[in-house]
Amino acid sequence: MFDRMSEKFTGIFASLRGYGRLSEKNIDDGLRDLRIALLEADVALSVVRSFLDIIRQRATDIDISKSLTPGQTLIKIINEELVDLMGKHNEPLNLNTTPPAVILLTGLQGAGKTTTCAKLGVHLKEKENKKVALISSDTYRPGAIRQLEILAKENELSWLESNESETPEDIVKNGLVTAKRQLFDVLIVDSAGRLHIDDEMMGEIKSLHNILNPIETLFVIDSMMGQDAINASASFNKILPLTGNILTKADSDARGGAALTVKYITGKPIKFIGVGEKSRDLSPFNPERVASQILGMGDVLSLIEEVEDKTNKEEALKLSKKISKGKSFNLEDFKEQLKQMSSMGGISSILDKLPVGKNQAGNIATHLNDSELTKLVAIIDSMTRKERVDPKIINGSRKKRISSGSGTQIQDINKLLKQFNRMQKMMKKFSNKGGLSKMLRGVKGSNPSGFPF
Ligand SMILES: Nc1nc2c(ncn2[C@@H]2O[C@H](COP(=O)(O)OP(=O)(O)O)[C@@H](O)[C@H]2O)c(=O)[nH]1
Ligand SMILES: [Mg+2]
Repeated sequence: MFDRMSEKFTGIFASLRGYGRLSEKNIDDGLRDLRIALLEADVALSVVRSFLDIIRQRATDIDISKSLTPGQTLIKIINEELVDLMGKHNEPLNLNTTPPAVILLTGLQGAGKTTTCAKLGVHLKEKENKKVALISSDTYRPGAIRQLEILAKENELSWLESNESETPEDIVKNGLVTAKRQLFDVLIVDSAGRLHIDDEMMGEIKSLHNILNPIETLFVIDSMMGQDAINASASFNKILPLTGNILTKADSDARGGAALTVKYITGKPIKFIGVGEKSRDLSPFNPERVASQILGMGDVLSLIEEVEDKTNKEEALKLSKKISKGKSFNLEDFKEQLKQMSSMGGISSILDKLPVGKNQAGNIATHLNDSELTKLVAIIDSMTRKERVDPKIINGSRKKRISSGSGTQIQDINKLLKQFNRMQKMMKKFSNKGGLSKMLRGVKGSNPSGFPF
């Protein structure tokens, strides 16, 4: 996510950080690079201008004689302003109403509305323990209703029946009655894609909105479409009282301009971000985390949360302590990691979140595909404890023994050791940066800027 923008920012910061003193010229150079990076990321010119004005203003206020690290102070300011631009904090869904709380999703065609209905349903069911029903009012696109039905069934969510022969108005009227009668906490309503210039379709969504009186009306934005989609959200907002946006396909968005500018241009926050095609690929949008991701630190905080969520907390803590102390990372740890990785949706999703160079991460990802995980664990299981702690002792005869024990080839073992070495190097780099716990402190609290320097 946001790889390209992140690369640019990392470069700019590397030069800023190097300055012992900040001269006007240093600031000018930094701001010029920042401007280019933002424009390349598809941030609208008006936003770039106002963003840079604020940074320049605050930069001139830095007392250079007092600040020991003016370059870092400037970086801190940029981070704070990025967070601010995106809306400071996560804005959660408001479901505080007489049930069913209705969530209406709207947006352009292909934005990801139907997929997001299911994702939201899974989120509310699993994280907030809500009794959720889904219903589709998309009678226009053939198969659209069925698409939602399938997604609902796959995710064991309740689906309220609707048909292409009915009018969308009738569908939502009946859906609302059924949801009330069956005591659902939340009713998520899918709608057909439309353009804001299509008066007839906009009239329709307005009347669906009147009937449903939703507590959340969310505009779904395809981040790949960039500024056009964001402008569409602003136009919809003039016709419908939107309560927020959901940004989809962030996983395929290297530029990141949409994430930065939606709040500024539409005046409404991004509440969630879609990060893949599967029903669990939805995260609450958190400006601080996105900023730290863009600034090249990787989304360490959400990685830790995920590890805690899906694996043994103690193991995760032990590992992070070990790494932060800079102790060597051995094959036992590697195995633990492999197991955790497979329960967390694969290696690439983890590497995405680690603050390591993309090239390095890419390298590992291509050498280690998820289907190999079980094999790797089997190989490590066939090693003695001594071998796991000190893999250097694994010579030819040991390899032979391990390969027959795990039912694998010698090449497999060589490959594993190679991968392990790479991982170990990455972990060392990680710990050189100050370790997980230091990063967490920076992101979470003691440093309100959210920037761990
Ligand atoms: N990679 C990725 N694809 C997504 C995401 N959300 C939706 N999609 C894909 O986008 C396409 C259109 O989604 P759909 O929900 O049918 O859009 P709708 O027309 O707005 O209802 C489908 O192929 C989805 O799998 C996302 O967050 N990431
Ligand atoms: Mg749809």
